[in-house]
Amino acid sequence: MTITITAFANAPDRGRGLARDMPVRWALEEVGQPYEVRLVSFEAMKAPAHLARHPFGQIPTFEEGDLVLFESGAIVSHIAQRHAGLLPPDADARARAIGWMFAALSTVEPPIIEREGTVLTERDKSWYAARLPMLEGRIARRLDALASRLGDADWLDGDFSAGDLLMVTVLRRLASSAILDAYPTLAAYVARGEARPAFQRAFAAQLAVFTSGTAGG
Ligand code: GTB
Repeated sequence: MTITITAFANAPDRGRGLARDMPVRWALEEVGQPYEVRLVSFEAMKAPAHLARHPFGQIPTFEEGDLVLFESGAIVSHIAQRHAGLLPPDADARARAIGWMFAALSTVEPPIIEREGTVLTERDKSWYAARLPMLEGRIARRLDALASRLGDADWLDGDFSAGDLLMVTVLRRLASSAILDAYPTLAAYVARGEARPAFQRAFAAQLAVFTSGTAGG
C-alpha cells in the first residue's frame, strides 16, 4: 500500500528541514518505506478535504490504505511499531525508547517552542528583555539534564531509536540560536543524527520541494 504524507507547499523555513514532515520523512527513510508527498498550501490546509485528515488543519498527516494519522509523534510511533529499525525488539528497551520519544516532545520541546514563539512575536514588547533569559533558563535546565544523561554515548539508550530521531529533531530547532554552542556533546549528538544516510535522504527530499520549483501556495 502506498504511504502518502503531507508537507507544506511553501514551508516558511525554505527547506531547512524544520517543519514536522521532516521527522516523518526521516522515520520512513530509516525503515526503508517509500512514500509519496502531497504538498498543501496554507489555504488547502484549512479546507474540508485536509481537515478530514487533520482536525487542526496542519501538516504532517500520514495515509496508508484506510489509516489516516495526524501528529508527527504518533506518525513516527506508528512507523516505528510497524517496521523494524527504529525500536529495539526487547520489550523493556522498546518501552524505554518510547519513553524518550515522549521526553523529546513533551519535556524537552515545550520550552524550545515557547522561546521560538517569543522571539518571533514578542520582540517589541516591554517584557521581552526579562522574559527571554527566563525562557532560556528553562531550556538550559532541560539541556543540562539531557547532556548529563547522554554522557559520552552516541545515542540515548543503546542503538539509535525513534527516541533519538525525535530528540535530534527537537534539538535542531535550536539551530538558529547559539544555545547548543554551550553543549558540545549535544551538538555532536545532533550532528550524528544529521549524518545518518536516512536523515540525508529525508532532508534532500524536503529541500527539493524548493529547489525543484514545485514549491508554491
Ligand atoms: N503537534 C503537531 C505535530 O507534531 O504534528 C504540530 C503540527 C504543526 O505545528 N504543524 C505546523 C503547521 O501545519 C507545521 S510544522 N502549521 C500551519 C498551521 O498551524 O496553520 C511547525 C513548523 C512550522 C515552521 C517552521 N519553520 O519555519 O521553521 C518550523 C516548524
